Amino acid sequence: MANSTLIIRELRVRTVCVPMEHPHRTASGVVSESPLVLTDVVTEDGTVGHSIIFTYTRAALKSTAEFLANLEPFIVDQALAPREISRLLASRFRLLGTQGLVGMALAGLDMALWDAVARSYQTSLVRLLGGVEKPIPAYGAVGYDGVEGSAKTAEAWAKAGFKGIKAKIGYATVAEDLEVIRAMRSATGGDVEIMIDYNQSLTPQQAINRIRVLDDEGLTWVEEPTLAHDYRGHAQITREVSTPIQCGENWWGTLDMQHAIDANASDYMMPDVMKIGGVSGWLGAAELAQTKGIMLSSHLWPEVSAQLLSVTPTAHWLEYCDWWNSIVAEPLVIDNGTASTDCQLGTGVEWNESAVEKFLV
Ligand code: SMN
Ligand code: MG
Repeated sequence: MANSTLIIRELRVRTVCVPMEHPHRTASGVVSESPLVLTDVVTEDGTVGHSIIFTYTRAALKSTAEFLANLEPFIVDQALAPREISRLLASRFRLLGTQGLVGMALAGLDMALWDAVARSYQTSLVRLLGGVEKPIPAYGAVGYDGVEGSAKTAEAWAKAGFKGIKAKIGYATVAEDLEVIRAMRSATGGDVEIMIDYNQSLTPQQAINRIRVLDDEGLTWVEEPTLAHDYRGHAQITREVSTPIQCGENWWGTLDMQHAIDANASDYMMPDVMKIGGVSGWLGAAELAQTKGIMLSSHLWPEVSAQLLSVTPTAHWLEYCDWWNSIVAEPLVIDNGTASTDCQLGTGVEWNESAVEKFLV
């Protein structure tokens, strides 16, 4: 019989906090460790699907994990069918709402279910979805670290072969923004693309005023200049400046993305595989982007995102992030700036159990 008759027997949830070598600063706050919910879905034949949920702050870690663990009665003794389970759970929690920690937990389950299906067929998520592994260009992240710190990190990514870097920006004045951009440009040479990310720190008018000053700097995109759900504000900025505007990491589900498309909020889009609704949510986002011809990039979650971008018709850039590499058995390989997912099993997420043990909370 086909694997789709596989029955789910158990849901395991653990929480870890993985230290970060350097705090990652943004204009809207600092991320200094990776609080993660690690999920395992176990099937009747012993196949185990894994997923990672990043909760941004310890304050959200236990509650997200507990909600996820409370989903076990809904899936035990059910068929291993990610799309159906995600559809049913979205309906089950309609009154509560599937944004926030609820959405994060549902996405964590969805990603683990898809991982289990791919593993049950001894294949990768890409192949399970009918695709082939493609080289996806990856960019490295630069924190809100001032002129010298940003230039130093940018140079290191360029030396590692990355052809793109993204800097968190939004200093006190646009002159300081400009100084950081030019320092990174001179540190990386002319062939590295530079994106900047304001992390929602400006009003639409402040963003227009600043980006007009930066419009001749050849930036690949300006990300989240204003509040993520201010679609009209983003649309106003997109109309008034020439540098492409990027947005999407904070949209909850494909309905938020649809609202952004309806408002012409940005030139490019970058769903976060957790907040958009896991693998199932990403596939819906990829379809929306294809119908509208919108270039789609990823946010964090490099392992599963590299596979999903391989089956995304309008795939653009992969955001490379090594924050939880220590707990992943085989972290995503970036070869000369390109993500390669050849011969991965499932979504490429498997535990380094000794590291998980070390960081359990
Ligand atoms: C970002 C947001 C939140 C945590 C880390 C990084 C940033 C990004 O907006 O695009 O990576
Ligand atoms: Mg961002």
